[in-house]
Amino acid sequence: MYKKIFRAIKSYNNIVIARHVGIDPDAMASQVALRDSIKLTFPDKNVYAIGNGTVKFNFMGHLDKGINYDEMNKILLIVLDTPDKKRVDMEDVTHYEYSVKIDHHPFIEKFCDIEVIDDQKSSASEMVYDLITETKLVMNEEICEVLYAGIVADTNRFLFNNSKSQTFRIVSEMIDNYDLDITKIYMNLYKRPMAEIRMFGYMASNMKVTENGLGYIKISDEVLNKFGVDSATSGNLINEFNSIDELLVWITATEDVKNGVIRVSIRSRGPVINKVAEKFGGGGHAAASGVKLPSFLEVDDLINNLDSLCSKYIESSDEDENN
Ligand SMILES: [Mn+2]
Repeated sequence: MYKKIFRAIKSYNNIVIARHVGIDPDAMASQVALRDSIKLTFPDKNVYAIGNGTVKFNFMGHLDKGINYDEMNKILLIVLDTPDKKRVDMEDVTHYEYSVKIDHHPFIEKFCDIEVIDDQKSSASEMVYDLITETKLVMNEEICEVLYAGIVADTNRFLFNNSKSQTFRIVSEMIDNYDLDITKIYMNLYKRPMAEIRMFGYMASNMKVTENGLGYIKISDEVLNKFGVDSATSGNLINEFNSIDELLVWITATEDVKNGVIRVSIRSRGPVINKVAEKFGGGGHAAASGVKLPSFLEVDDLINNLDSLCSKYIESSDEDENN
């Protein structure tokens, strides 16, 4: 399959590389690395990495802006790290002739001419590494470093179960071949402003925990302003509560004044939460979901629902132990 993708790359002069909305390090790393590798291999091709970015990821390179698609005929579109068409960040792409998808999410739908999907891979970055090393595409130290960052981010520093032996084989190869400065990469990925840590301190101090192991914290716009962070930042901090003994399910409910909603993030270390999230008009995965609610009143309702979910979960695991 990778050989077939290489032939497609070779035969097109205009190549546009897209990925999912809501940029994250793996999406951007796989995209920028593939673009730079194609440009190194074929300097005369026009290759663009597109979509909305964030200054936070400038250390991985830049995205291409202001592309004039009208002047291009015969575009090859490559979509990375995205299982469904509606989540591809490519609003302004008006036309393309042929398309390729490379993704590590569970399959949702086919929307490209060639698709390589492997949900056993840690990251799109790992797959781009395979594509480059298994074909005549060129690798260099910068590209390798960016791909390493993508793998590290999607495995959460090799903490998640998607870190397979093949993942370790690849990163070992990367370090061997390019003498990567790992400390620098980690610093770029994980350094953050003091404001965020102070916000986390506030959340940890004020989180309420029920008897059933449900942790919850409501954050008003006033508090966000006091700490100088936005609602997305406080929402992301939910992942910091991952390995807290007392918590089975935990949620953050943050006021988002700009959009007039309460953004609720939910995480779980056992009970399946997405059914409850769906009941409230949200959705997500079994252990990580989200909902947008009109006010803190509905949040209380959600908290009650999740608390009884925890209670049922504890009861049923007690039964399991007795059997
Ligand atoms: Mn990914």
